[in-house]
Amino acid sequence: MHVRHVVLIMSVWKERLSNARKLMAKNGIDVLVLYEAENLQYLSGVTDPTLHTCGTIVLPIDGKPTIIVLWQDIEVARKESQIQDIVGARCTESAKQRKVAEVLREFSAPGVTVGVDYLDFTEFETLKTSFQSTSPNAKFIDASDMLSMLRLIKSNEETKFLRKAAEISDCGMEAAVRALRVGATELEVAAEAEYEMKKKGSWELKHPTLVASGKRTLWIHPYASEKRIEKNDLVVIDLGAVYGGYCSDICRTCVVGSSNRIQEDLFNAVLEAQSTAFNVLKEGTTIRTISEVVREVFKKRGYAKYFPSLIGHFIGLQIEEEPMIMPKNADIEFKPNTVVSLFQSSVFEPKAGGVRLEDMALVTKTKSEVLTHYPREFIKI
Ligand SMILES: [Mn+2]
Repeated sequence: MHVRHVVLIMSVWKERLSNARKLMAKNGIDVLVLYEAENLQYLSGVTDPTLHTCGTIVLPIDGKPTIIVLWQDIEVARKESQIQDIVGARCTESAKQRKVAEVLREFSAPGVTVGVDYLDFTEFETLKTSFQSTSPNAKFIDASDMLSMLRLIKSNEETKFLRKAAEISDCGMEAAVRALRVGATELEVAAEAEYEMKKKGSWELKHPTLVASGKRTLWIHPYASEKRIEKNDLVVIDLGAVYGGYCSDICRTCVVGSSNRIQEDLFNAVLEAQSTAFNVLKEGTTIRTISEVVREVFKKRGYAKYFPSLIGHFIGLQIEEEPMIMPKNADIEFKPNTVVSLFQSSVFEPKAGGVRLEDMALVTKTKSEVLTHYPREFIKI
């Protein structure tokens, strides 16, 4: 492997293209236009940040795919991309969308249906207007989440990256915990974790480092702040690394000083619920079953009303990949070679604070294997 580069094996790439085309057929899409970084990496192998930000893939159901990149990036694309039909575009967004429309024109046909993933509204309007000037009947449909079902199942190569990302985040957690002391700011703790993860090879941050102390543990997304840690503060640390483009996610709850009985009790409930969930997680387990076993533990321990409805998510090229582990997806079954992160949310007890514990696990035919290895305990400093 080169530095910050992933070789997308030809056979894996072909299989992904063919699976994407099956999904296109199922959804009545003739041409797919992809802008999202993770979709670009998945269907072409590119990892360069500029290609991720400014690249676009045009994938017809029949015929060769094209990748449109900034003209300055053509050489990088030639090196990184399995898609070797490369078109250069100028930098302004409208120029770029007109170029994409030009590539699309090759697939003009009466009633052609174009699927588009995440795109800014203004840019979408430019793309649509320019394409419809030559294909007035073209239909555009939202294909934002279409590839998430494909990205869900990980190849061996992808699992290796996820394991490595998990290992790096263990080191990040260790560094964060080492930095905990009365008087340290949350940002100082986050900085130590991020520094350590970069030293261990983490490419970037896709998971903003959350460090929440005291009352801030009651927040949902407590990005590390200038707040100083006080004596007996509960501290929640939630972070992740990125390796080969793949994310990890780990969270621990700590106390700097001494904990109270409710905090202990709450942590034990969360730990038991998480362990129970991992114990039943394997091929065929439904999201309903996971939710029920978790709810049961909270009920038994008298914390039913604090039970969060969103308890986890899949993880891969993105931190949170669809489908979310929540009641509306109850019937979905876990498949082998998917990677799941549990728990997503804190359990909040207004007086005691928010307690959070999160680890990622690989689902197999017979069990789940937890990939993050930092000790799963209430950490006392
Ligand atoms: Mn997390």
